[in-house]
Amino acid sequence: MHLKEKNMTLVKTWAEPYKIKMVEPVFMTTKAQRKNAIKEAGYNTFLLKSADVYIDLLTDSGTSAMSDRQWAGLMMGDEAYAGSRNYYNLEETINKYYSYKYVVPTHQGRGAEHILSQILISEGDYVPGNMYFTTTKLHQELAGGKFVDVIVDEAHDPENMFPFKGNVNLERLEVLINKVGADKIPYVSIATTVNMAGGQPISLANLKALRELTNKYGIKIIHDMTRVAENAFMIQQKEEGCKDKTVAEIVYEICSLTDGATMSAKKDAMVNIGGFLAVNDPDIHEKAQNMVVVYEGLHTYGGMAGRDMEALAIGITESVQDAHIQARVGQVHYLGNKLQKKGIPIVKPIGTHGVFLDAKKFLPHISQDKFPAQTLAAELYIESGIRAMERGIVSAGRNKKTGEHNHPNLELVRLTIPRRVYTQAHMDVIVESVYNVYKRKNAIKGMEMIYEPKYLRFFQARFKKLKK
Ligand code: P61
Repeated sequence: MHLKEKNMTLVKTWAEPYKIKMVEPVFMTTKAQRKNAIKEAGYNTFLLKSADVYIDLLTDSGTSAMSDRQWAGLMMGDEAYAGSRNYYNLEETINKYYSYKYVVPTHQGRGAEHILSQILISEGDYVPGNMYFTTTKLHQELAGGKFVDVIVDEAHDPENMFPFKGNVNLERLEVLINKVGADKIPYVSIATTVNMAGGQPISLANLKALRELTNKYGIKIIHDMTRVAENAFMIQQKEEGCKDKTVAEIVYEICSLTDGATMSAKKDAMVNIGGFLAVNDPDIHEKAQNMVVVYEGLHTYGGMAGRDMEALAIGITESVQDAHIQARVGQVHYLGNKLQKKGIPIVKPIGTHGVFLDAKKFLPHISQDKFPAQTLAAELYIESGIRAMERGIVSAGRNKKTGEHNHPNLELVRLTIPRRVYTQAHMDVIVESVYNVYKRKNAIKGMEMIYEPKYLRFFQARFKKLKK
């Protein structure tokens, strides 16, 4: 990959812009141990013990490595109940890099989603968005709203090479506005990047056009900015006219085009816990400050310790550095390209936070009702102790009205790469392991769900292997 940085020479490699100062040992188990562990976990990788995992690709959420600066930041924690200096530093940092005026810290992303949904959504409202995310949609529904997917069609096709699969289909959105009325749409929900589509970015041009359209109807844009720096990097690399901008400049521009944001700081910002709600409207801010004291904590810490807010402020600063994000996404692309060379079906183009295996193509003999992605994730664990995550029919849940399974087009297994944690050699082991499963794919059979929780079922559901 040839990557250019503003005011710097052409960078020909994604080599990490850091060296390793501390390590955490990982251990390999035997196949017999893994077979037993996954059976006990009901063939659900969320229910495995981390000690039984060799390379953990379940998520990039809260699993990244903090820098020495961030660890030093923990020592600067001001744990005052009210008015911690770390809060003011965080607010200033968010204002500087993300443009938003007011900040309410929460324990993580869904805490912010809860508060924002309750404030903005009324019973019977519609919330259009660029593909659903599990927790975001659930909070929209719990507040009385109905999520409407207005992402471009390309996003539902794993083979389509469109570079901005996170874009909104503006015609479809306008049809919805005219059908239900702008007063029934409290905001458009825009994620950077789109997790469930395979970590796919939205373009700056599409976001600008969306801003124009929503301005015309007086509708807000709320930004799920969980992986905004990764999205900005893809804009820098792929969007016309953006190659001379820094990632930090693009991040700022994206945020400036929106009215407010929810953030799971556990991703881009590389902290183990934390999140926030950020807005420009003083009325929404006042309401959020009032709600946060009910559900999270005082408005100057929400759900976070002072030290965690300090580590977050430092993490935000690091997350928008070109050298960092180039290495982060470079590693994901290294893995994706190697898998592709082996003929493994993956979502294309390769996204930013992980490589997504296309389970429908990997296991074409297993029908979606027999959970091919869930099955593939379990098999990969048995093969080599690698833990991945189902992102298909189990994650999509049931239709609220009919009670039937939702059948998403995308039936995927996510190999999620934590930031600054694994090496190139680990990536090679992952490729080898996936390929070994691929070679024996015809012998793999589907599964049956034997326990299904009411909310976000994929976290705790249990399965049984089918005999045929
Ligand atoms: C993940 F299986 N993501 O990707 P919280 N928005 C977006 C997210 O990616 C996100 C949240 C909001 C996780 C953790 C996770 O179905 C699942 O800080 C784009 O986790 O509350 C979280 O942020 C929520 C895994 C969440 C899941 C929900 O692994």
